[in-house]
Amino acid sequence: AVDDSVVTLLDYGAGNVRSLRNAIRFLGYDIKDVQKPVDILNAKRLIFPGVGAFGPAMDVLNKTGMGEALCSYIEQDRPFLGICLGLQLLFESSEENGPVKGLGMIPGVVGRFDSSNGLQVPHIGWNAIQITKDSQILDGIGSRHVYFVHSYRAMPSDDNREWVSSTCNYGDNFIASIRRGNVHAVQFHPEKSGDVGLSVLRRFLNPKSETSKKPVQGKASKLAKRVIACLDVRTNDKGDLVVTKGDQYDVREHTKENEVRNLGKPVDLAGQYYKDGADEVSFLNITGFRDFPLGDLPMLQVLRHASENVFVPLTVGGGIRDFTDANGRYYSSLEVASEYFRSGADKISIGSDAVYAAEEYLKTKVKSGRSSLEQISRVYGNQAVVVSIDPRRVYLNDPKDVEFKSIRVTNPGPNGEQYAWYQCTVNGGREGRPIGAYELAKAVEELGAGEILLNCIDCDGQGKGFDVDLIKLISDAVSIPVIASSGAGAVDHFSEVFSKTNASAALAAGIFHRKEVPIQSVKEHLLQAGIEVRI
Ligand code: 1PR
Repeated sequence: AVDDSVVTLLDYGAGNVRSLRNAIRFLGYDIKDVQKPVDILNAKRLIFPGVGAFGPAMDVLNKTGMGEALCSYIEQDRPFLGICLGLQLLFESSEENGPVKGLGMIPGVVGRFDSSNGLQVPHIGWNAIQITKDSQILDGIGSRHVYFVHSYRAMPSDDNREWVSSTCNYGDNFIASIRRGNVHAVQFHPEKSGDVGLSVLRRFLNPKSETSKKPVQGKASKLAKRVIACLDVRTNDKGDLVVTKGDQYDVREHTKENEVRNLGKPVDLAGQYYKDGADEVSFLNITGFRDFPLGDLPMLQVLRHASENVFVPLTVGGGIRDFTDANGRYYSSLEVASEYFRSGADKISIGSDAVYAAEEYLKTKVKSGRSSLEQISRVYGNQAVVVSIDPRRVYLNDPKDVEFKSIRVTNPGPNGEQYAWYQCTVNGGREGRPIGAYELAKAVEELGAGEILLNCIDCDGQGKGFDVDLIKLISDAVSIPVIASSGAGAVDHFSEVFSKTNASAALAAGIFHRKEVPIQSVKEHLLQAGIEVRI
């Protein structure tokens, strides 16, 4: 019957649910969008991906009457799957924007992770869950990792025990999923959890589809360290969009023709890295600083196509700033970011514009609220905003020689210098700015960045290892996750950066593009070194 292939989706328009739509379609289902409360009551199976913040979501549900319809749908024990905020909204209230009253179906209050003991918040990444009762849709997951991204969580208690079907450990044990009859909700993102996540969705959509395995007991685990594949993308001289790779940011071949190095097609490579086990894929539109990304339609097209087949988080960066085109039409950075999100990005990454915002903030000591970073993080949440830092090492004989934070370096400079500071750059490393990576990282955290992508121009493409001094400096200074980038040349470089610094993820480009080191070998090596990874 036609009806069997239709899923009703409650998307109240507060953010990007393209990833979920892609996953549902990938599994062979059509989507019917809820327009009015009666569509909820008529649904055969309903998915509710909560996005945005708790307060505004409840406002919409209350104003439209959808909240009431949802409650009666759930009370009738009809097939329901809530995702992320779609789980939290079922509880009595949340401390986010509040306290704010929730739908009140499940006893308990949703609270923020406690970062006072150095816990990095948001909880971003792959973590394993502990199944506490037969959850049907989680059957067979075992101790495999699923993808979380959130700052708030509900806690298990005696009052909600009958609902809780699994927990996850991050700082404390929080509720990873609930189940009662046909009503399910998960705190993680099945649509971004690779094969495991797709199997959860498949079980919900068709409970008979997967051979019913006995629920496997997951073992408690820590948040896994992530391995990220990065695709630097730009148009070459022939006008084709290619994946390129720089040598200290210089992406041109040292030949007579001086052409842009071409390492493959963006969509193909992204799909390949997903299959190879990358925990995330990042696209950096490296000429975004001069080519306006909304004019650069191929990049949006790349994102749309890549997101149809890649079910791990996708980040895109390059060119996020306010812009006035040749016809005098003004685009805000928020519009640029929204277009990236609509095209399939889960996170956006800001480079140059974040440097200007941080400089301004440090000068005036006031948060204007107008920077791209602040605006995007206000609308999409800080977990969706990465700041990409492109620093260059500047050696010093004496730390007093600069006003910026400097460190004693492990390997002295060419003239025996014992110290260095890390100068931020803009426009793909073309211009140095009067701000250090340390000052920038702390400022952007305050302005609303959820994560830092920490490159190092000196190490980029060199294959000699990450700049451990720099990564340690920054990952100790902020309480948001730091992605170590630039310089990976061998598997040991990954274990080194994870054992010596607080980096949450490590990103590489060249070694994956040139097929020198497969992602799987990196993971196996980390596992052997006793570092938790998603296999
Ligand atoms: O300033 O907001 O338009 O963003 C531009 C973005 O493009 C920034 O994130 C900036 O890092 C990036 N970018 C600009 N120019 C280059 C270049 O290479 N010429 N790429 C560039 C940055 C660094 C990493 C690279 C790692 C790992 N590339 O993306 O993938 O260094 O490489 P490796 O493993 O081969 O060593 P805006």
